[in-house]
Amino acid sequence: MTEMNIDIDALMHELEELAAFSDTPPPSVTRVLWTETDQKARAYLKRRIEEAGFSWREDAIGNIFATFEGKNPRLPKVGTGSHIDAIPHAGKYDGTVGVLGGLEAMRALKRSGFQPRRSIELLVFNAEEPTRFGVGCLGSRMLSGALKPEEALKFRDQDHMSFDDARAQGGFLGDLGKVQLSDQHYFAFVELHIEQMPNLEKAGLPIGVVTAIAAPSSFKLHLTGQGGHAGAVLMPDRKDAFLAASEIALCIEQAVKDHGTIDTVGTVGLVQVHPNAINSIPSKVELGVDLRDIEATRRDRVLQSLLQAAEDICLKRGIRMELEMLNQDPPSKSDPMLVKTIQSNCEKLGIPYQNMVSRAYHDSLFMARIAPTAMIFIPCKDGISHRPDEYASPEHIRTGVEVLAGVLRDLGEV
Ligand code: HGY
Ligand code: MN
Ligand code: MN
Ligand code: MN
Repeated sequence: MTEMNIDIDALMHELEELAAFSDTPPPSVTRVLWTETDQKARAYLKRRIEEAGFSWREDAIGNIFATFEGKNPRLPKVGTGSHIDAIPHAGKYDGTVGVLGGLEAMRALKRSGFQPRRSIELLVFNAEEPTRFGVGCLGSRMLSGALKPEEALKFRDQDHMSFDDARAQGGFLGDLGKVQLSDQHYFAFVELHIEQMPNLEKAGLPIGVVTAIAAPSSFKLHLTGQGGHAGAVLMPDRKDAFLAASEIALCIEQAVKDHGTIDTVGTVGLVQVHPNAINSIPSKVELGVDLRDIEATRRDRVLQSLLQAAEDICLKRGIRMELEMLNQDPPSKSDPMLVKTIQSNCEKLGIPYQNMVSRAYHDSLFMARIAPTAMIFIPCKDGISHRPDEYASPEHIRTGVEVLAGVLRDLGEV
């Protein structure tokens, strides 16, 4: 089999060009679902796909599928890919390494004269980040059937725009019922992604083989108090929604520490205060909470205990609390055959690796519902992600793409 060469200079240049499509100044990247910036980035990607000589299609919510046609295109395909949307003030490698790296792996295979038996398909999933509608992985959820169209149509963004109006604004008018793919569409799916933790870097390893993805959940607590004039209402007469929220945030931390393990993480990442005026007692607060664990039952036990504690705080303070569950997903396990294929490609190339769990979720979490799935991790500097100083070196990106290309080649021939 002829040597494959990865054009890392072209790939690094494309990662820089893609990063320029952002609603915040460099080095940060902000690219939110169906915004003009998102559309420009997608148009850029489509041009790269066409230049590579691959065909592409887009589904009714904007997942992009670029196909490297196999000798037998009717066979279930080999999929790879990730996302290009970025939370506010993020970095330039989260997701994009799996998209542009996947494209380069396909180009390298094509340049080497290889034509797969099975078609190889690059997926660019829509809305892996929860930024706009509060739920992550919208594209892969719908594609795998984990999110039904009628559920998605209930979503509203922070400006109360409906999912369908936002979709139409992005130019997507197709039938949502056609997004879901059968569990025969893909023979396998492998995603390349930065680790977003410091383990590989600490171990001095260039590759992580992901054996499982932690179980994510997120919810909102809508807290309603009484509000009033900051100067006129005496302390004993107050029902201050923000003070209740503050106590609840600390009790979330305590519940995770008391009832979870080191594998349980809880974050209060979103706080909206109303009316948010310096001389007005907060009457309403919305808390956005992210709770994860590699074990779903333990996560849900922690969830119950923190909700009970939150209710007790609200009772004591005379605050009304409404829970809005956003997602409560099971973890996913990688397919053993794919794990072996990644490991054997590393061994063939003399690349050291370690098996590991992903604590961040990815589109692979949902692809695992319709295809054997696994992930390849590369290190990122100090494990930093979702920050402008997120960084992955050209050497590590090249190694990740080289392993991915070998895996796609092997799977494409099965
Ligand atoms: O939050 C996550 O784990 C993913 O990066 N959206
Ligand atoms: Mn992310
Ligand atoms: Mn990501
Ligand atoms: Mn992710």
